[in-house]
Formats: sequence, structure tokens, C-alpha cells
Amino acid sequence: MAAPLGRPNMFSQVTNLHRTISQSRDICQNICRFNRLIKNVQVHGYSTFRSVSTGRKRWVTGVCAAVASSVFATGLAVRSVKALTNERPVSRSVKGIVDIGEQKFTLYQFQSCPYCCKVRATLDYFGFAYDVVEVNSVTKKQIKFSEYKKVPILVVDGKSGDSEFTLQFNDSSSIVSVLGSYVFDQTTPLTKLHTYYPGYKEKKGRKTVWDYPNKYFIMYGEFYDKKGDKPRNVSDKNANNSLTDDVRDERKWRKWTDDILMHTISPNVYRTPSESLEAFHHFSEWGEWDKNFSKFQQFFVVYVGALAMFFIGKLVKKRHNIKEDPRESLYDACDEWMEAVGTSPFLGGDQPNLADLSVYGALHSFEGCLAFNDLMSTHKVKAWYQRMEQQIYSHQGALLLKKSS
Ligand SMILES: N[C@@H](CCC(=O)N[C@@H](CS)C(=O)NCC(=O)O)C(=O)O
Repeated sequence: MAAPLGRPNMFSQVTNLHRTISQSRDICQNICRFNRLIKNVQVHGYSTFRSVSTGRKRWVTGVCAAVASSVFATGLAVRSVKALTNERPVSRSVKGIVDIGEQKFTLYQFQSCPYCCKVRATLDYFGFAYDVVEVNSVTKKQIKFSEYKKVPILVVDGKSGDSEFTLQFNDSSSIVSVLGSYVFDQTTPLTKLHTYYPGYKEKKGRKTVWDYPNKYFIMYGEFYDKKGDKPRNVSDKNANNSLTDDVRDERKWRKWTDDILMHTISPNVYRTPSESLEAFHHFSEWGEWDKNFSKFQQFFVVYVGALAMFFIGKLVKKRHNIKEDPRESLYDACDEWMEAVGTSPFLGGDQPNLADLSVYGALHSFEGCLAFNDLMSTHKVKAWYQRMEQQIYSHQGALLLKKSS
């Protein structure tokens, strides 16, 4: 089973404190150095002025030293300012095994958010490297730059020729489709794919709601005909009708994950006040909230969040016709999923597809909670879940990426 991020121990807390102190020390040192250099420039400039009369050589040396120290000082100042503004406050970096050129992925997330787990499962399966920025769910200060205020957000910093670009992809299903399209055909760059997944915002009362109409669609280019149900080129050795059925099935079950499975989670995880509190204690450790929240915020989020989610769980239960004991609805959804998987190891056949990754992400989000333990101890979904873990954490999807490049 995937090990959740470890409980932060004394050692890691001391290490973090030490890191923070040494970062501040570095910044202070840089500012001191900067001041010292400015002084040197002034002193040197003055002595240079004096030395004009004593010789051309010393004058040239003086000017060179002044210019060099100004350049060095400016560099230090820029570095210090960058460190202070901390543009991408990375919580951790995940190593990848595929080459994506001069592109860097940064995932803004909540560790236990099912939508974020879906995206992480997809990134890990394909073996992409990415940085994680854990967002403070109270202040959301890490996503202040974004008009879209939910997580996950995937930011891609890259280079195309001589110019640099930054792309922002929102919405888990949209992000998964972008990654799926990129894996399918890496000759279509992410800058182009970005234009295929537009987002539309709409005001609903005081709320701004975003819609990504193409979120379940993989961009196959010319591979399928316009209706998407027949291969465009039947002589292509990869093309056959069952493949197109698979495409439709994948789309259907990805949508099912968002519309059905997702809604069974909160009524189960926050079923009773004590289950809710236990879940929040677990999420606090898993998300390393001690790093991203102040002590007060951490306490506030755990206790107030647990109570709020208990009531929200009840609302979701009512709104989505979840059964009296929400476990039954969760098991029903997993029955339905296992029926769709059938006798193959995965819905995608011998390899997981994007629907497998989405369902895995949704279930993984509450691993460590009582609801997850109950599900795994009684339901046959466990064997599929373990197969998925094996595939994801050994980055089996990276083989597809290498094949298509
Ligand atoms: N449709 C979105 C839903 C994302 C979502 O609801 N994220 C929640 C966290 S689980 C969030 O950011 N909530 C913060 C908020 O709504 O302000 C997706 O698939 O990414």
C-alpha cells in the first residue's frame, strides 16, 4: 500500500526550523553583503577618483572593480528579493522518469482532496516529475495569483525556442485529459493543448462557477473520424472498433467517478462526529499541515473543519440520495465499478486507463480513514486497488510515453 507521508517527527520539525532560520540568515547575509558592496563601490569610486592623478592603470582597475561589484551586488539583491517573494513555495518535489524537455510541472493541491489525488495518480503513473505546492485551505495564499480559486491547479513553466511560457491548467478532469492527450501524441505541445481546454466562468449568485466543456475529451487529432466512433484510417495497425468503444467507456467512467463515486466519499468519511475528527487528524498529518498552517489555524481547521464537514456530509447525503448508512452507497458504487472492470485486470484491459486512475485517486483520498479500512476489509475492489498501486508507483504508464514519442 502506498505509504502516506510520514508523521512529522521532532527531527523533521527541527530540520524545518533550521531550514527557515538558515534561509532567513542567507537573506540577511545577502542584504549585508549588498550593503557592504555598495560601500565598497563608494569607497572604491572615491579612491579611483584619487588615483586618476597617480596612474591610468589604477583608474582602469578601479572602474572595472566598480562595475563588477555593482553587477554582483545587483545579482545578490535580485536573489534576495526572489527569496523573499517566494514565487513557488514548493512543499516537496516528486522525481519523474520521463523526459519532458524544458518544462516544469507544479501542482497546487490539498493532499487529501480526491480531485488532487486523481491528478497525482495520473502524473505518477506516467512518471512525470512535478513539484507540489500544498495550499493553505484557510487563506489559500499560495493560489492568490489565480482567478480560479479551487485546487488542483497544474502550472507548467516552459521554454519554447527563445521564449519562456507559463501555462495554467484548472480542474482535475481537464488536467487529466491534457496529460492523456500529451501522452497520446507528444508532437502536439502543451501550449497548443492549453487552447483545446478553455474554461468558462459564470456568476451564480455570489459564486463564480467554472466550466470546462472539453474536460473528458482526449485530443486524438486526426486519429478518429469526426464523430469519434470510427478509426479514421482503418489500415492503421492500432485502429480497430474495440479501441473506439474503449475510448467511449473510458470517458463514461471518468464522468461517473465525478458524478457518482465522488459524492459517496464525504458522507462516509465524515459519517459521525468522531469519524470526522479522526479523519481530520489523519489529513493533518498526511498533508503536513504543521508546515503550512500556524498552530492556531491547524487547531481551527481540524476541529471546526471536522464539525463543518460532518454537517456538509449530511447535506451531500441528502442531495445525492446516499443511503441511510452511507457505507452501502459506497459499496454499491464499488460493485458497479467492479462489474465494469469485469474479468480484466483493469477497465483499460491489461493496463489502466484514465478512468482506472480517476477511481483510484478518489479512493486513495481517504486511505487511512475508517471508511477506507471498512471498504478494503469487505469489498473485492481491494484486489483491483492493489494492482493499481503497483502500476502507479512503478510508473508503468511511462512506457506508453516512450512508445508514442
Ligand atoms: N471540478 C473540480 C472540483 C475541485 C474542488 O472542488 N476542489 C475543492 C477541494 S477538494 C476546492 O478547491 N475547494 C475550495 C473551494 O471551493 O473554495 C475539479 O475536478 O478539480
